[in-house]
Amino acid sequence: MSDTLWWQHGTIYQIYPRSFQDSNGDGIGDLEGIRQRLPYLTWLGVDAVWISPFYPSPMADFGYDVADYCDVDPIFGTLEDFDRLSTDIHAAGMKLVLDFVPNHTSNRHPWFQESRISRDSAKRDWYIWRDPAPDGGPPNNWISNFGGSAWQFDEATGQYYYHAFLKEQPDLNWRNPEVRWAMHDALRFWLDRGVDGFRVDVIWHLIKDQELRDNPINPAYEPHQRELNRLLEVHSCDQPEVHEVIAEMRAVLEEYDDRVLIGEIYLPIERLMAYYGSDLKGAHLPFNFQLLQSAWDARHIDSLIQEYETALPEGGWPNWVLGNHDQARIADRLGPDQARVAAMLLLTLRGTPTLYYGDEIGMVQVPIPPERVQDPWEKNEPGLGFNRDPARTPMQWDDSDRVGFSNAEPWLPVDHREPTRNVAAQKQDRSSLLCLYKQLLELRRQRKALSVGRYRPVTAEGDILAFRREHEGESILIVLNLGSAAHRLMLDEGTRGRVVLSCLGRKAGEEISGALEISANEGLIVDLTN
Ligand code: TEU
Ligand code: CA
Repeated sequence: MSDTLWWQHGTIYQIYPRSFQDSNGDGIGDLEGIRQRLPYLTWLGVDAVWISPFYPSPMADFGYDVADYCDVDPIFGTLEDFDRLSTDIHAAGMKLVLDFVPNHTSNRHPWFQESRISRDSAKRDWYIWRDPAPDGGPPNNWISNFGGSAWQFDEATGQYYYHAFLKEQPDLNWRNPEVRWAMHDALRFWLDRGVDGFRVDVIWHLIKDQELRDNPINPAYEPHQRELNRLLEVHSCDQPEVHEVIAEMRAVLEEYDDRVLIGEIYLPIERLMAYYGSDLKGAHLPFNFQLLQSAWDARHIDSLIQEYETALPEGGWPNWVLGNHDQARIADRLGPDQARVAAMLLLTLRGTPTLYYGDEIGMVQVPIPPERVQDPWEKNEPGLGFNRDPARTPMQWDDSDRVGFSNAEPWLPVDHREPTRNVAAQKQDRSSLLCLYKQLLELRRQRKALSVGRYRPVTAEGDILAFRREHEGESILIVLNLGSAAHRLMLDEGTRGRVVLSCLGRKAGEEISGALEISANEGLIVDLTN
């Protein structure tokens, strides 16, 4: 597919490295473990692997608190392990995307250590330091994403520093050009080693209001919501100057061939679009999290797809995400039947799909006993439903004691509740969710209409969502039943086709004409022949 780039027609698979495969028996996944499992990813048919952070880190936020941008944490291995992994990923014809965490460092990063020593430290301005308010309290009302004030008082110099996440994750000051240069060097370090791109953590946070003005009160706030919602994040993120910072990062990637810049951005569509950058010189793929955040309702999803398609800038490439390490598992949110429909939706929409490890076997939220909680967010704000551990448990390779993940006690509990919710069992069963994913990925590779074709809405009635994908005379109809009742869908006069794939195993080749009977929880891919 020479007319599109790998990150346009390919599929991205996210690995949370602590939980994919342990190779040295310490109960924690590592880079060598990922390497050993590459044959699985090749078999499955994904095109790129994005690995969550594996840099040296005190692990206050499991690697999203980086203490050295240019090395590998001993828990995950060594730079040699990284090079071996990278070589094998490329030898398998796949691409490698790293997680880049530029908004904040660990409080143990040497830059921060130097910054905090004195008010006139050479690195003082690399972070965001301010005097206390007249009453001695924090400089403004901003709230940390993980609860409490976003400001931490530091005795040594009598000032506060800003942290949008944990106090162990001080925010860098991206208004300072030295910070930009240092971070560009970190990007080049990995680009020179052959990585194919970056998923950039909280990219919309990089620039904050220059005057650090108070965020306004959210008039729609209700007491049961997260404390963060008390305020509107008007001044603490999504500032106009962020786009210049992103364009500079993009320019660093442009020094190399064929690399991708993916931005993690939780913003409404109309704000999200700006992250493609003016003249598309921003992120190649500002993550589109709408499927993670919306009600599972045909009309609603139909309108959000259309809204997205319409809002995209000319030449901007779409993308869709069904799960990640911060969100509840899709199979848990929708149940096992609709998880199949969701797989078909993700892999038939126009735009680059990102899959989260384990979703392809229908992994669900795993209960975490209080004494085994790991997520710092849950520890900060217990019992409010923010625990991310249940979606980060070890990949279920087989039905053995430690699910094939490790030969020691894993860092998070493994799930044994369902004997077939693992790779080994589902590989054997052609009707499994895993085999459905594999078939969908194969079809997406074979049929250009599915990977790069135009999107055309057909209908959204009741629980039925239908659309077409079209490319150079090829026309494919996708019909998804998001409900639990069978339905008869009337097609336009003269519409004829053949079933290519049903997520319920209906026979391929079945002829369709005029009307289409769709079972409860069924998704259908139909080749249109007229
Ligand atoms: O997440 C950023 C982020 O905004 C999420 O915490 C988000 O607020 C929430 O999950 C929405 O439901 C990124 C990483 O993905 C996350 O794992 C890190 O903890 C965080 O940044 C800090 O680096
Ligand atoms: Ca290990």
